[in-house]
Amino acid sequence: MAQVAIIMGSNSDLPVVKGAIEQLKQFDVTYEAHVISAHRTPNQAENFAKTAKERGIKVIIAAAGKAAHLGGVIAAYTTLPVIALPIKSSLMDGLDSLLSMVQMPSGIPVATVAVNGADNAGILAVQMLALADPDLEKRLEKFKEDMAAAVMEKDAKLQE
Ligand code: RP5
Repeated sequence: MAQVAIIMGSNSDLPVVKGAIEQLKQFDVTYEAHVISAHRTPNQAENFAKTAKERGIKVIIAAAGKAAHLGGVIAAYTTLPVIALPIKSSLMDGLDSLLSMVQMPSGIPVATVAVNGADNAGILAVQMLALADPDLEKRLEKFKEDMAAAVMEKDAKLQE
């Protein structure tokens, strides 16, 4: 059973979305991925959002570009946490996507990461799951320690 559902507005979002998938794999978090569009397949978007919780999904990552309403639409239909991943689009470097996702009305939050910030979308999903999973929490702690060690190693090399 998948713990995280990743949905994307178009197959063209997949190259960026793969970054989130890699993070989930790194932490052995189960996931499912779908192409669902708030605009092109609105019925599928509604059905997905309304049934995700009963299927055991704990966190939803919604990636979209341009008029990026996917995360907001999904959040309107579920109490599951929704992480929105704005995809860089050709005209406005993803600022259009970012603002479409982050400017949610009060009462319907989505946790929006940076434009093309797929790694952080995946890691944030893992952090949410770790609240109820001590083993996953331990692996997150090690992940942060390793990251700090890598930075300190680079600093040490600068001092040589
Ligand atoms: C959005 O429009 C998608 O999320 C994608 O980022 C963008 C372009 O989609 P395509 O025209 O490439 O299918 O809905």
